[in-house]
This record gives sequence, structure tokens and C-alpha cells, in this order.
Amino acid sequence: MCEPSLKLLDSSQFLVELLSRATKAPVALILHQSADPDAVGSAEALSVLLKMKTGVKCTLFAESLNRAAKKIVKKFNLIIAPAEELVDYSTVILVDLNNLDQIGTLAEHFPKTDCTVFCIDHHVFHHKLSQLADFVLHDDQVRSTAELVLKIWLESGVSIPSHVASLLACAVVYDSRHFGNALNSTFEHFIILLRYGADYSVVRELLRTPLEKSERIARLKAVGRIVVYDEFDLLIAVTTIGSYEASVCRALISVGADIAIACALKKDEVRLSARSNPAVFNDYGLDLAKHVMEPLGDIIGGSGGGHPTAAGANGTAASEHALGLAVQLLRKALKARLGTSASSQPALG
Ligand SMILES: [Mn+2]
Repeated sequence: MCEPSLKLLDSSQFLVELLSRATKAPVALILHQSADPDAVGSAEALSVLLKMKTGVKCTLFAESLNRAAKKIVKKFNLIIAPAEELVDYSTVILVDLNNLDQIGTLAEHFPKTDCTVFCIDHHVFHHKLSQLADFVLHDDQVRSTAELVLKIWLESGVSIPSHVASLLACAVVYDSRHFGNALNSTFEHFIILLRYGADYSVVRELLRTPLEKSERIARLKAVGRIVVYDEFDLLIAVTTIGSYEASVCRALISVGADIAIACALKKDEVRLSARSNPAVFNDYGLDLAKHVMEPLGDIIGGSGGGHPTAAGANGTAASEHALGLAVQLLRKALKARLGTSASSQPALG
């Protein structure tokens, strides 16, 4: 599928490679499962640029969209193609993801041969990426893939249309959690998008997605099954749930957990999500993607990854077993960072 050596490029080299290959044959832009505003906005912005520069046909593929992404797709009349149409592409761009376990059923249709694979992403670098992609633009020091797409647009010399600026602005605001974890550069990039005509009132409205009843029920049930460990001077909350594992983690962090891990069993697949407050990464150096979810994904026969403070893994283990492994990996990583032993007794359960 790929050339033997992965090429890590900067934004201008990435654009040059992309323009040299995306000329006549159509291009597929592939998004992760439950694609979010960053995935959708980045992919559409990139496809608009490619169409303007080369006239090539670009198609976006995603197994599913989250609620905010659905609103964006509707507002901007975007088209997301069904998985069955992902055939015979010789150029593929992975957007906002860096391993194929994140694309769900699209993986069955992923081109197997003679395909040049580009990847543009800001998640923690995944060790499998070198076997997957030929050309990579990767930077985990930006809060969104959209900021990497913005750099490409600025390199291209083409003025950014206002609707593209709004799409990228949605992505930046969403992935920075409404600037809650923004860096100086996040604001700088956002201001550039405003100058190109991004409309913040539109962005705010599109990203307003009150929780559905089923999600609130999942959160409440998860609280009923919670076990809290008081270790390493941290409150670690773990729980099992049927779905909404990422939402459950966010809820547990907001009510006081330093680290939250939620495990959901869906059919024959187990999915785990983890979140930590920023102090856990800043003060302890714990990277949930690198130290916990990536190794966990390998152990349970699936894959894991994400960001230092927001990560996930899936596989095929029993949920209690997978959750136990996650806690073990977490303890091991914290011990390695602190050089202390700690009680394994639940603080409350
Ligand atoms: Mn993202």
C-alpha cells in the first residue's frame, strides 16, 4: 500500500506533494468514526483548496458523524459519501486521524494496492503510521488539524473564502474546547480565520449541542457504577457503561475526578475512553494516549491513541478485564513518573 519510508513533511512540502499527485485521479478524504467538527471542517477546507488549485474531484468519507458535525454538514451543504463508494482511489488523505482502526467500517473498503496515502493530523503520533502513510503532516503541538490545514492554505497563496474560514473556525473552537485548553497559537490562528471572514456567531450556534436525554441517562448510570481510587494524590474514577464513554469521562472530570476512565461494551467490541485534567499532564507528565491507551489497544487486539489528556482504545476483551488492564497501565505509568508505591484500595465504591 505504501512506500517503504514515511515522509514527515512541513506544510509547504505537504502541499507540493499533494498538488503533484492530486491532479487527475479523484481524491478520497477519510475521516475518523463519529467525525467531529475538526475532521469535517479540515477535510472540506482541504478539498476546496485542492479543487481550486487542480480541479480534481474530492470526496469526503466518514462512517458516522457526531451531532455538531451533522449540524455543520447541513449548514454548509457538505456531502459525506457512503463507505461502499470508497473504491479505486489512488490518492487518499487521512484527516484528523493516524491509524485505520479509527475509521470503522470504512477500513473494509480502504484501497489495498497502488494507493498513495497522505495523513494530516495532530493526535499523538501512532507507531503504526509509518506502515500506513507515505506523506505525513503531523504536529501534536496544535489544538486542531484545522490549524495545519490553515497553514497549507496560507502557503498556497489563495485567499481563504469566508465559508472555509468559518468551517476551520468551528474546528478550532471545538477542538480547543471553546478555548478552554487553547494555546497562544490557537488564538493567533483563530484571529487569522476571523480576518478571512469567519463568523463567530455562526460558529457558536453550530457548536451549541445540548446533551440528549439518552446521554444524560448514560452519565447518571455511570455515576452509579463508579469506583474512585485515591492514589498518587489523585482521584481516579473508573466506571462501565453501555455507550457515551467519552461524555461520561468528561462528566466525571467536571465533578472532581483528576483522571476518569469509562469502558463501554458494544456488541463484541469493547471501547474505553479516558480523560484527565490538564494538571495531570503538566505536573505528572502522564500522557493518556502514549502511556495507557496505545499499549492497551495492542493488548486487547485493537488499537488506541488520542491526546495526552483525552484518549481512547478499542478491542475485543471483556469489559472488566479491559478496564482492569487500563488501571494497571495507568498505575504503572504514574509509578514510573513518581517512583512511589500506592494503595490499590478504592476510596469509595
Ligand atoms: Mn482534531
